[in-house]
Amino acid sequence: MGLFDIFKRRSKKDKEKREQQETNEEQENKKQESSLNDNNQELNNDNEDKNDLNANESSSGNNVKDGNLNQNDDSHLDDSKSNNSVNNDTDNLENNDKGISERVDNSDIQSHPEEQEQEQEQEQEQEQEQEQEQEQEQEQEQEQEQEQNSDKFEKGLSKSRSTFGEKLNRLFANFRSVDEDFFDDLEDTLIESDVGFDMAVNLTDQLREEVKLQNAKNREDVQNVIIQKMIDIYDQAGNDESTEINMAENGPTVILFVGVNGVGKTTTIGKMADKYKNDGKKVLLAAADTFRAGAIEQLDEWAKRDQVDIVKKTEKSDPSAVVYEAVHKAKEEDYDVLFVDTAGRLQNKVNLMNELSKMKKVLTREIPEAPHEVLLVLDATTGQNALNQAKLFKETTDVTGIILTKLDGTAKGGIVLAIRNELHLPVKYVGLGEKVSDLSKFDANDYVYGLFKGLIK
Ligand SMILES: Nc1nc2c(ncn2[C@@H]2O[C@H](COP(=O)(O)OP(=O)(O)OP(=O)(O)O)[C@@H](O)[C@H]2O)c(=O)[nH]1
Ligand SMILES: [Mg+2]
Repeated sequence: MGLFDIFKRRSKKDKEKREQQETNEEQENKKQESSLNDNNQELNNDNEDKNDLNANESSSGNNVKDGNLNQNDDSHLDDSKSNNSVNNDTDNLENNDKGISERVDNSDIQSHPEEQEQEQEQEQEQEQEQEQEQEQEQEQEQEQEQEQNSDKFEKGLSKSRSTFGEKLNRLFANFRSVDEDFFDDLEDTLIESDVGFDMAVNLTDQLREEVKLQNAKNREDVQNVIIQKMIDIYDQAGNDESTEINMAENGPTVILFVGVNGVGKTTTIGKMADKYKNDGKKVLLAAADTFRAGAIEQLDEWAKRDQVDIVKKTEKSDPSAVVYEAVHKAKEEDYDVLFVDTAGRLQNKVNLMNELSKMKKVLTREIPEAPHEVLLVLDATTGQNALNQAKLFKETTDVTGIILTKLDGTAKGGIVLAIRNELHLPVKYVGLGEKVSDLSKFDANDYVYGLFKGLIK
């Protein structure tokens, strides 16, 4: 089954889920209404009971008064007699009291036997409902946990999705017939969404063929053919890509972060270090950006926040010397992961690339498989510029994966398609904000599904 078919199924499921949720909410509202009515009914019953009780109490008051009266009447008689009479009266009084409480008890039981049965039934029903609700809550909690990651992902991507989707929607809304104008507009839409010029042209050519081949004429057919084709191309381009971080089998895993200044290298290290630390890993940071003022302090702040160790030297010292010291420490002291922060800018590009290869050599000399990952950090908001940077880095360094940051701040989700099709590098993580938790593992299918969600019919 193709990816498009899977997405179609998911789209249908999503719709069903939404509808189910709406029905659940309606049922819940109705339930609340009926329980409100039940409460009112109970309140009325309570009031009736109270009225009964008051009636009994007032009659008992009369009886007690009668008792006192008897006592007073007999007070002129002799002591023994009067004592007897008092005893009798006390007996009477006690009997009266007993009578009252019995009457009160009986009145309660006798006057509402059916209601009591009803109440019991209601209680049982409520218990059953509560049990069902608890089960549902548990299920929902489990689902929520699973969905939390993709929810966060989806929320972060809402800008990309709405705009990419909106653009395509607008295109289809203006659809009159499958002619050259339509394909020109499609090409523009794709370029605007940052899929890259070459890819936009290429894709449009393929779509032109495909639409002809499938003889799609009405709007829905054309829309489906286009989305299906885009998803297929995307799928094929990344068949052998793994989004997992390549971990060392033995000893420390070394991850080198590269990328131009300001893309989010240091921030991403801070976020990832926290994730690994929470997974129980022993984490070490290396402050190998000794060039930019304040860069060492910035990483140091993250180390403190994440409560992980750091190797740092003074500003302007040799970055490779920092890396050497860090990899030594990682080996000697059994660290699980070493994150190496590097400068985004040196005196010039050549210097930067030379420095990176020097660091790599130092690492490989100490641990032959290191660095296990060279992650290129790209700022999604810079669009095509990011792609050009990526090409440059790829030529000079063995980049193993991409971290795409600031996806929360861009409307140009097409960049992911471009990275996949032009660079053939897997996006491993995406940055969705500035907070430590704003980093998500990248799920390519979720991402593409997110982009086309709502458009797939
Ligand atoms: N909105 C948003 N901001 C981010 C994200 N990642 C990083 N930033 C912000 O981007 C700015 C630059 O981040 P840094 O981590 O300093 O970038 P860098 O690549 O280390 O930069 P240099 O050290 O100058 O090379 C900071 O203000 C970060 O808070 C993200 O995913 N979303
Ligand atoms: Mg930095």
